[in-house]
Amino acid sequence: MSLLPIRLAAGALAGAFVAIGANPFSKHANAHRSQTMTRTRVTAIAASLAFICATTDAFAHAQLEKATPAVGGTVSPPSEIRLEFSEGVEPKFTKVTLTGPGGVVPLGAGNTESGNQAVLIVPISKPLPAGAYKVHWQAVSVDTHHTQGTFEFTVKP
Ligand SMILES: [Cu+2]
Repeated sequence: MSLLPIRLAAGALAGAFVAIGANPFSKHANAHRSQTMTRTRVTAIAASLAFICATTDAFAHAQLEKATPAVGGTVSPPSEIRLEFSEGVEPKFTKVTLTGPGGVVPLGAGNTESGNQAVLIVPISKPLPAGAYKVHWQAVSVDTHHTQGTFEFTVKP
């Protein structure tokens, strides 16, 4: 019930470490041991993070949270496609394709917004004619996982 025995034990332990530290021959051994412990711990943390990422697929990867033009929206001809993900993405490996009434629409190089790696902006080079459009995105998040999706929007005349 009392914390006293724990305190006494902790005190004894601390005393023991001080005693070891006072011995010049065991100093190196101590340093080495603590380094090994740190490395083991880092490995354990990395392993558990990888496990969390693998088991919580829908939460840990880059999912599309918001798009402009909006998913299913009807808009004036947009000058860019803006995709907001649930986590940072690698712009070099994140691909967006746009198809419309005239087929595949040429797009500029996509890049993440300065200061927010979770937002990908892809410029549209030419004004889009009215019609139904489909956006297909393939994202590679900063933790290297792949996700993809499709949505549609309509450009009004
Ligand atoms: Cu992930």
